[in-house]
Amino acid sequence: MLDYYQVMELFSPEERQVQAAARKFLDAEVMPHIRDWWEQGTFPRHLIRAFGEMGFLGSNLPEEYGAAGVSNNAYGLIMYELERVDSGLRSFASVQGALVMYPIYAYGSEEQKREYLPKLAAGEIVGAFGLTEPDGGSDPGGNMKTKAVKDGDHYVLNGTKMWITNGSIAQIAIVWAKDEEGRILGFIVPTDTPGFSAPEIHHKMSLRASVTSELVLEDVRVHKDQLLPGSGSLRAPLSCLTQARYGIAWGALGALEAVYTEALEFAKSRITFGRPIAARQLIQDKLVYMLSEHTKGLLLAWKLGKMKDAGTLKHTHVSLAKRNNVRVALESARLAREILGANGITVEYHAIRHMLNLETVDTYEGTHDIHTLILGRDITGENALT
Ligand code: TGC
Ligand code: FAD
Repeated sequence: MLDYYQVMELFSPEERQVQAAARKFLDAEVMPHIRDWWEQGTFPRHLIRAFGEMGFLGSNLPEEYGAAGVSNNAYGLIMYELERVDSGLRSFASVQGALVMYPIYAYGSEEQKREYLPKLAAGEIVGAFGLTEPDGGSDPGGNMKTKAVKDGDHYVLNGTKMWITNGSIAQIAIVWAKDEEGRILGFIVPTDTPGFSAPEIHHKMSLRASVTSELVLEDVRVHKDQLLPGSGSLRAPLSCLTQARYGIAWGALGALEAVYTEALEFAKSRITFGRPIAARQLIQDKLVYMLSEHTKGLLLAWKLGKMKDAGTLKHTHVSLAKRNNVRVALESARLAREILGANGITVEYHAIRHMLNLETVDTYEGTHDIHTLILGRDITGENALT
């Protein structure tokens, strides 16, 4: 692992073992194929069970529900390794763990936890998280048009969700909807319920090795037992986003390592004007930027994990790390692409794939600018969002 400051010394032997095992598996089983899958626009569904066996899914949740029960920093290292291969793989694991298992764990009944969490952890079933709607994702509370109307022992759901990861391959979807009093409720919706459909979104130039879908709910009747009983306000879905953003702050650094390593190797062997381009100050400046940002980002992520374990983490801390680490990874991917010259425009090299993926990562889970405004509101007490 790229580690210029020996930051890994701060991790426990168990955490380092988790990282090494994840890298070994992913380098053997996934890295050799990822370019093709990305180019073909295919998510490797055959790996889902293996991800479960490796403990990649919701691994920071307790063992009693079938999860691996590892520390938040070990979980972060798994996200790092997944995204070193491709943001789409980390996205799959983020949604399954942070956006489907976490809400069931945090807001579900004991029966719901026992029913769903072990199957999700094992990769026996896949979940999706439907919060964003077609009229805009940055303001999920204000823009939410999906309705939940009580009808005896059932709720009837109507609405449309947009840009939903795993939507078309999921067996369950966590759907957020407003009831007649305007409360925001979460439901576990089996995707074979009549009235539910999930058409896949095509023609993406980013996150191509990931399934992205629309969720259409037309008079979908779900029993009241499918309601997450602890939900009831925007705070519930936003708290799930905090979990996913935490993993993204780690994952983006994996992508940064991939593009830095590739650009460094290329620069050492590419000869122009009689010398390797690595000998040029302009190239070294780009490489040093990438290495510095990776090193700073890793320390930020490590400290974030410690605060999460200690229970002192605020969601604004996570906003700072997600915003920073994704943007420096994106800038690094753009620089790596530049160092590669014409070679950098093909998917034979990793840089452009990561660069295009990171455009999504910079946008989802709160855009870069939304996190600026979240932090700005926190430090000034002035709300520039509305
Ligand atoms: P606001 O007044 O800020 O918050 C309402 C209540 O929620 C609390 N809160 C949070 N709690 C936990 N975690 C967070 N991140 C929280 N953010 C806010 C807040 O304290 C308040 O609590 P209370 O008790 O006072 O009621 O609500 P707002 O409407 O002003 O929200 C604005 C904003 C910008 C913070 C929020 O809407 C937002 O985060 N927007 C961005 C939306 C977003 O990130 N969507 C992501 C959808 S999922 C996705 O993209 C998956 S991609 C796949 C992958 O992860 O890989
Ligand atoms: P908008 O909210 O319409 O914003 C458009 C632009 O306006 C942005 O640049 C934004 O920063 C800016 N802007 C918005 N408000 C303000 C303001 N107040 N001040 C200044 N600027 C502002 N969502 C889910 O619920 N589940 C998923 O699984 C999921 N997966 C995704 C997968 C992919 C591949 C993608 C691309 C998106 C996914 N999303 C998912 C949706 C994602 O969370 C949203 O795209 C994101 O929240 C931004 O919403 P939007 O795209 O509608 O942009």
